Amino acid sequence: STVAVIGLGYIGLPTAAILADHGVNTIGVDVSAGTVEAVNRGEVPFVEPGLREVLERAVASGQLSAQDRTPAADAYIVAVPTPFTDTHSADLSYIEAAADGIAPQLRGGELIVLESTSPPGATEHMAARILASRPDLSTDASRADHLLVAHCPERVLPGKIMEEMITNDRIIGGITQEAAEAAKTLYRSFCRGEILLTGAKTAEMAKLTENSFRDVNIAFANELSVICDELDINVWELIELANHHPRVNILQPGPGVGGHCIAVDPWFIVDAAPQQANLIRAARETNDAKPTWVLSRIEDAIAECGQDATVALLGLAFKANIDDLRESPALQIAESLALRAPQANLLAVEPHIDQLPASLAGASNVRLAQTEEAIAAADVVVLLVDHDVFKAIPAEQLGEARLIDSRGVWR
Ligand code: SAJ
Repeated sequence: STVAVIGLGYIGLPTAAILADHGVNTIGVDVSAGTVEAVNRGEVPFVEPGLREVLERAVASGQLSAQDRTPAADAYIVAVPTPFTDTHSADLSYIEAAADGIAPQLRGGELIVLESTSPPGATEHMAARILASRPDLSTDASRADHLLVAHCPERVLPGKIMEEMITNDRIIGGITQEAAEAAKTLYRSFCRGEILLTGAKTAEMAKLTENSFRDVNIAFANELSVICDELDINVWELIELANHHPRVNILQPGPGVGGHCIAVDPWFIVDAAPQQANLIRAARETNDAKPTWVLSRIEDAIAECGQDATVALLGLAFKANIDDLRESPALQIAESLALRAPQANLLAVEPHIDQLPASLAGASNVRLAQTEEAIAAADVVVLLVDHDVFKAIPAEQLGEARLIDSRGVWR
């Protein structure tokens, strides 16, 4: 049997590679010709530890190939983006496009799994879209050739995808019980965690809930950091002390919440139930306000040192030890500062990249610098990402520079 994985991004490509590596005949589908060609050469178009080896093996064995058109298959896994619009509602157009590609290939009886993080109802929406163009088919379990449609949200942590994809427990929500069971059989081929079955809408909400839980808890930590700054209390010491309580486990404040999941998914809940989702909305707003607060602290420090101050910005990625700059609060702070402090000399340090992103490359007051050089030259040192390489810097090396440590590395 053949599985088609639609969308070869951060989730689809590792999923396709792992399926193929477990003996499943897999065809990856992507609209980007560059991605298709790279995958067919066994090359990974982004950084993810361990993916390259598995992909090379899967392509070399002939179990995995990529193409730009959706093929006929026995099962489909849809792993396309679900971005949000300006009004914070989910953009389902990529899911719809995937459904439109799958529909003409169906003969009846196929399994179609939506993996993309989705608002409640998206799996039903995808099924309805397919049936609208294929009225000869049905998801009705009483029909022998019915389509099996399910949601199986991914929950892997970027940086640990290859491990977590195999070891994490999975939630599978079927439009019917049969669909959930069929998806379970497919995921069993590589997943060693528990596989828990439920309805599609509950599965959709479970994924959003996990990321909202984290967002709300980070917002609590971020609010504490702003309160403590006002009250002149060291928030890192405070949290460490409070966490000695057996039932308290406060997360770490930072410059804001980045990435494509935690800063997005809670909005899908807010959009689905705007009257009820008050705490979840407030947490989002608290975390989104944090970069601006850090920016003000930097501007205060520049005002004290003189407008032509040299500022070392340590880290641009959205979190520690990765090269991913998308939706990064650190990058957002650097971009705003480049505009707001035209006379300052901004030294951006990001050991995981070798050239500035386009949004900073044009700014005459910013350049990419090495860690040691930037710290030695800086009047103000701003720690934005807790990369291991920064944590290794002893506090004494910072000298007389003013320090804005948004992650508590030198607490
Ligand atoms: N952050 C803090 N303080 C903390 C923890 C995180 O400020 O104490 C910040 C990080 O610096 C980063 C952001 O939050 O900017 C998100 O980082 P993260 O490591 O919490 O999560 P992601 O976005 O890399 O991955 C999350 C994971 N979800 C949960 O842990 C509940 C992952 O399991 C999901 O698969 C992923 O979202 C996803 O794709 O939805």
